[in-house]
Amino acid sequence: MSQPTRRYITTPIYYASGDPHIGHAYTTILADVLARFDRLTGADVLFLTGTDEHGPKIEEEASRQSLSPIELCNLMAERFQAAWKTLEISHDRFIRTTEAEHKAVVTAFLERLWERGEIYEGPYSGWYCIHEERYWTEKDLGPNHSCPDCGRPVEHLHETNYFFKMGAYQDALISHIEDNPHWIVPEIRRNEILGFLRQPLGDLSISRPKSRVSWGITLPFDEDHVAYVWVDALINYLTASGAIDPGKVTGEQGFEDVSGSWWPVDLHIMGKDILTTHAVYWPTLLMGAGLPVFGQILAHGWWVVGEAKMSKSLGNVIDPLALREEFGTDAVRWYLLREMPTGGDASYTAERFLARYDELANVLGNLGSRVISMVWKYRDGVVPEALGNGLDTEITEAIRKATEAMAHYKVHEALAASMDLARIANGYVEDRQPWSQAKDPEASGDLDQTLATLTRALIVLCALFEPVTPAKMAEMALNLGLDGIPTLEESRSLELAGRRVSRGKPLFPRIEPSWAV
Ligand code: ME8
Repeated sequence: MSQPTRRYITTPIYYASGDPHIGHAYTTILADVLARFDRLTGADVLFLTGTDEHGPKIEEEASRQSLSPIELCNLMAERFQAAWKTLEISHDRFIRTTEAEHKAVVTAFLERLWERGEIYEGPYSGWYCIHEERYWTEKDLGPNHSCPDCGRPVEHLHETNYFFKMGAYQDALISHIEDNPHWIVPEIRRNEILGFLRQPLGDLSISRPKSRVSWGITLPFDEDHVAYVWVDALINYLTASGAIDPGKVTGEQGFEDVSGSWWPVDLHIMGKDILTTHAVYWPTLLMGAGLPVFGQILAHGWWVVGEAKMSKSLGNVIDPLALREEFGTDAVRWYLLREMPTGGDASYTAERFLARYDELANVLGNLGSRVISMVWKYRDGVVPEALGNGLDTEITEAIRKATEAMAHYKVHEALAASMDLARIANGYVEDRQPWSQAKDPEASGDLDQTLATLTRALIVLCALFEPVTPAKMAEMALNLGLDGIPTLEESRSLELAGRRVSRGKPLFPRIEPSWAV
C-alpha cells in the first residue's frame, strides 16, 4: 500500500497581548478546513498553531495589566486554546514560544548562523513601532512620526544590534520565487514580494539589547542581547516539526538530516499583513542555516467591519465567540469561510451573517430533516434497497468541483459546490414527489430509489461539509446511522440498504438574534 501523503500546515502564532478576534479565528478556521479536507482524502496531517509570547509588546501589555509577562502569556495562551476548542479547531499541536523546547531550538538556530559567519554586530539607528514590532525608515513614516501601518507614534532608536546577512540571499530568493510559480499564492501577493525584491535587500537586525527589551531569548553568543521577536517567532515552525533535537546540536551537527521529521512545512497560512516576514525573512534565515525552505505560503485577505478596519481603538472588533453563543460554532465557521473569497478581503455585516445562516438552515438543514422524516414515514426508518442512484452524476461532479477548488485553496468555491449539491438534492425531492410515489402502489420501487438516492446524497454531503461544519455533520452522521464521518471515498461506497436512521433535532434551527440588524 502506498504511504499516505504527509501535510504540515501552520497558522501564524498570535500575539499573547490581546484576545482572539474574528481575524485570528478566520485564519485558524481556514487552516482547519484545509487540514480536515486533507485528512478526509486520507493524508497524514500535522496542523500547528500557537502563541507568540516574547518582545516589548507583551512586556508593555503585561505591565499595563500589572502582571508579569509570563502571567499574561499563561492567561492568553489559555484563552486562545479555549477559543480554538469551542470553534472546533483540530490542531495537532499548540506551541508557545516560552516553551523550553522552543527556546532551545532558537538558541541552536542562532548559534548555527553565528558559526557559519552569517551574523555580524553593527550600529542601528532608526524608527521602531512596538505595536507592529518593526523598524521603519524616515521616509516610511506617517504624519508626526507615526507608524504608516497602525498610526501609533514610533520611537527613535540608536543602539548596537546583531544583523543577519539577509541581503546576501536576495538573488537566491528571487530565483526560488521565479522557479516556483505557486510558492506564494495568490499571485497578487507573489508579485508584491517580487516588487519588494526589486529594491536592494538589506540585512536583518535579529537582536535587541537587554537594556531596552529583556523579555526574550538570550543570544547564545552575547548574553546582553535577546533575539528579535520575529526571528524567535518564525522558528516556532521548525521547533514543532521535530527536525532539530537541541540535545544533539553541536556546531555543524544536528541540522543535516531533517528527513525523519515533519520539516519542511507544506503550507504556511497567514494574513497579507505578515507576508514579508514569512516570504523574505523566513526563507533567507533558513537558507542561511542550510535548511530546506517550506513548500508554500497562502496569504489571505482582511476582514473589515463595514468600511472600517477592525481595531481595538475603534471598538469594532467582532468577537467570534459571542456570535457562536447564539448561532453555534458551525454557523460562524460557515459564514467566515463561505463569505470571504480566499485571498480577497471581506466585510463583516450582520445582514450577510444572517443570510448565510439561512442558507445553512433552508438548504442543508432542511434537506436533512425532510429526507430523514420521509424514510421514517414511508419505510419505518430503514433505508430501502434500490437499483441505481438518481444523482450519481451530480454527486461525482460536486466532489470533483470541491476537490479541485480545495486543491487551489478556493475554499469558498468548494463550499459553494457542496451547497449546490444540497440544492440539487432538494430539487430532486420536488421532481420525484415522493409523497405521490407513496400513494401509488405501482411506484414502490421508484420511491425506494428516491429515498436511497437522497440518503446517499446526505452521506456525501456529510463528508463534504465536515471540514466546515464538523459538529453538525457529526450529528447528521449519527442520524444517518453512521459510526462517524465517512471519508469522501467511503461516502460513495458505504452500504445503504437496511441502515436505520433517526430523527434528531433540527440541525440549524430558526434563531431570532438578540441584536438588531
Ligand atoms: O502578527 N482579517 O500576530 P497577530 C483577517 N505574532 N485576518 C486577520 C485580521 C483581520 N482583520 N486580523 C488579524 C502576529 N488577522 C505575529 C505572527 S507568526 C511567526 C507571528 C490574522 O496576533 C491574520 O492571520 O497580530 C494575521 O496575519 C494574524 O492574525 C496576525 O496576528
